[in-house]
Amino acid sequence: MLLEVELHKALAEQQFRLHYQPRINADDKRIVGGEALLRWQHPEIGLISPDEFIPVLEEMGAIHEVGAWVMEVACQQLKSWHDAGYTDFVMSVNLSAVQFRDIRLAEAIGEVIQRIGINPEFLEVELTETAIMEDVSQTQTTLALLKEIGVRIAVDDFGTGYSSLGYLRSFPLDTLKIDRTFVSELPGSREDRSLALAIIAMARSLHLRVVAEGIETQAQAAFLQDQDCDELQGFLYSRPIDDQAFDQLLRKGI
Ligand code: G
Ligand code: G
Ligand code: MN
Ligand code: NA
Repeated sequence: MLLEVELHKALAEQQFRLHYQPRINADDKRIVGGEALLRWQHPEIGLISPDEFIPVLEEMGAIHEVGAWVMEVACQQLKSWHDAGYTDFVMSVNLSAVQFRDIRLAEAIGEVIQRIGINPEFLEVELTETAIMEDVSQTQTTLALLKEIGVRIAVDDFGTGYSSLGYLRSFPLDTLKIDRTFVSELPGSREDRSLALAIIAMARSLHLRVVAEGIETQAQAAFLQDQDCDELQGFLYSRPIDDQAFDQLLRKGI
């Protein structure tokens, strides 16, 4: 309850921020995109993690308002990086299961894209495996609407839920993000090595781009690059950082 009061204040007093974590091309280590990550800068407590407050926003029904704010800021930032000459930069934005079930989602995203004037191919929405497998008939409908406005669709936290391969094949997906729990023991763990290979092979068969998350060591990066993983993301390259720090990273490279 206390958190709910604080969150109302946060909305009114604009305590939310977006940070960005780079996505790196595995072969040449160029920055090819970034994931927008919501941050709550509380005046007394400091930085609060979305893991703590997103479930509360969902219960309050305020996730739609905050989600709209995230989409707006991320798209403005995408436009500004495209205008600065980073013309192939892809912005990814996380959507929670509750946002995904909102029937006006695609229309709302379409409105932002049109108004700001960005090419939808450079906006990717991340949906968790759990969210897309919850109600597959609704998933088909919503994904079709999202493809109609032209955005890219990524499955986030892949491997932590229960995917049906049949449904995965039938959904209009673009990208699969391997959950970091499968990366952390690489390359030492034989079991995780074969799991990573299996996920990459599956993604290849489904013609999906593969992104590995949670890269913290050079050895993990080298192993995944060797196995033809397309993109890498993790603390090894950069933590999520604010727009100004990201500007600098774009200028100097990884
Ligand atoms: O960045 P961090 O590790 O603190 O993120 C924690 C969790 O919060 C991750 O699962 C991430 O996907 C989620 N998250 C971060 N930003 C957003 C956002 O803008 N919207 C939603 N729905 N989830 C987010
Ligand atoms: O659920 P999702 O994949 O959206 O979560 C993204 C979050 O994962 C980021 O916000 C970030 O805080 C966290 N993250 C990103 N890179 C790393 C990493 O290399 N190691 C760990 N432990 N967490 C990471
Ligand atoms: Mn994500
Ligand atoms: Na993830």
